[in-house]
Amino acid sequence: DSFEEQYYPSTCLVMEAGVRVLRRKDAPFNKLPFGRLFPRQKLFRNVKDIKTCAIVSSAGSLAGSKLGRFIDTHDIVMRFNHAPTQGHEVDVGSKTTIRVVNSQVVTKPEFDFTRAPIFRNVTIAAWDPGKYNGTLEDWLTSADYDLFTNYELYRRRYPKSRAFLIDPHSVWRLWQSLQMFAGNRPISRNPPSSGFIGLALLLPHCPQVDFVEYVPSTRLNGRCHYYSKEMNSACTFGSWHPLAAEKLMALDMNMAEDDDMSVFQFGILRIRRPDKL
Ligand code: NCC
Repeated sequence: DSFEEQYYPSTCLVMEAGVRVLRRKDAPFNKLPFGRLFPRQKLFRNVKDIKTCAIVSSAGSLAGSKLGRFIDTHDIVMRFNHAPTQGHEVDVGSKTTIRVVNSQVVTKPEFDFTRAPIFRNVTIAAWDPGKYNGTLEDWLTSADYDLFTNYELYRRRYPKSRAFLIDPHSVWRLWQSLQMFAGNRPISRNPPSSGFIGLALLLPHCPQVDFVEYVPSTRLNGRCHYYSKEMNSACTFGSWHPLAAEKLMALDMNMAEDDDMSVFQFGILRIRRPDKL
């Protein structure tokens, strides 16, 4: 392998953030009744058999992409929040292994997190940033949106579910990696988007990740989501989340060897996990 293939600084930076889900053995949860809600299982089963993963952004420019069949060939398919597959199979596929959901989606009644079929029979990784330097104890009482109540309801209702909470400290470490990548260009002092958190969470479990329509392709159409008619380019280029910096960093991680055809023409970033850090 060439030097370049072994050493991708941006990929290593993302890996080093160590984005992870909370486990029962983690303090302070090992001493709190709340921690017993965490699943005993690992995030993914049979990790050794995982060869390829797809991450499907919710971008409007996925509409008309016809990437559904390609997406469904991957061992793991990650989606976000309440992004549907039903009615969009041709463009986004129908397989879902894991959903990364933000704490608004867990808490706001319109998403019906504890009952809606879209959140059943898939792995859930829910996140809330909490305060930048807050302890995990602080987080339990001061999350941006109280995701704990519905998480508990969900876990009690479906004890066999694989529903996890993402370690908020690891979310902020990812923000720091992004800051490091951005160098002296300031990035917004808000957590990364679910998309970037999802990439960092998945990469340690997957030798090759195809991230679909994250870096905008030539299909760019100004729509926020493929599943709604809303026009809003801030969804693609960022306002609250440091989305533009995330996408530059993700593009820097791209290892597809076809002269930008796959990124800009097909909307597919291919990211390989480094063998060693
Ligand atoms: O829109 P959202 O994101 O659910 O999208 C999921 C991830 O897809 C990528 N994306 C999305 C749209 C687009 N045009 N380009 C993209 O690249 C991003 O990586 C994004 O993270 C979120 O990150 O959780 C977010 O959630 C929404 C919203 O809370 C949920 O969809 C529920 O309605 C946020 N929007 C608002 O709060 C209004 C969004 O800022 C971030």
